[in-house]
Amino acid sequence: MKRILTIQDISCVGKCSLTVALPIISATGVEAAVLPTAVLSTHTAFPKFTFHDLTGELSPITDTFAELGLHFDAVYTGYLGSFEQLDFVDNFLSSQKNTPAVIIDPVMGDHGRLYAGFTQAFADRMATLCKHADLLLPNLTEAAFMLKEPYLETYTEEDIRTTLKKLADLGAKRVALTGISLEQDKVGCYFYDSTDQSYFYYANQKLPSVHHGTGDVFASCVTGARMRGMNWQDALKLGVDFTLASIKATLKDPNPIDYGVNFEEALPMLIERLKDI
Ligand code: PXL
Repeated sequence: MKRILTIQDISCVGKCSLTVALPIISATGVEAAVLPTAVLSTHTAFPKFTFHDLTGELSPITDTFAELGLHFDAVYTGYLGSFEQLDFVDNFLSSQKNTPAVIIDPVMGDHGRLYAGFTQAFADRMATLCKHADLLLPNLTEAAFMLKEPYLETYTEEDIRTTLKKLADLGAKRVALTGISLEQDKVGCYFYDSTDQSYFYYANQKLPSVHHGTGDVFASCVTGARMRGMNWQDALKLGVDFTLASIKATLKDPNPIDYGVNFEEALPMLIERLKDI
């Protein structure tokens, strides 16, 4: 069985980061090891939240992993809460040259705005992590801040291809821009592989609602599926379909939550799609 190390916070309530990554990666049939960067009561979109930083624990934990000879088949990074954590992840990934896959989701914002606590300087530092990425998974907001360019409210396919190339120039081998809508009523991801200069676009139904945590659902699914042996394109396609199924389940709930999605009800579909791999 493959083993993924995922580095991100644990928001106790919020259906994001580790509370999403653990069950989804497990459902793909891959071991999910964790390096929690912080403990929050709730994610930062709630009206209030606590934040306990765990940066001091990170090196002792990974040093112990190294002493024990633990190896990871992939490292997947998500929400990182401070410059010190970005420095740590940069050094850690530099030391993991034998890790077959590094997936970086530069979680910082959405809809043209950064999440609470993030700045342009943070995005500049996040951009320097991209050199480690076998797959970088930004949305258009994160892409704009990392490239120091205006947020694209509207765009053509050519704009997306140009943005993907600029992101690959930051050093990422492959980039998938998320939340890309080129046709009305459809949304998905646009992928660029710099190793063979190929593009791939996949979109599924676009629902009018907006949900928190869908980026983490998508990234966890893609990482797990890739580790199960799917190629990048099929893993991204499954990520789009699984995220849509999670949103649909949320909308069907008579008592819907407004802070995340009901990915739990879509897990059988994920397992089914991976069963013959
Ligand atoms: O879903 C991304 C995310 C992860 N972790 C924390 C967050 C957010 C988005 O707001 O606040 C703590």
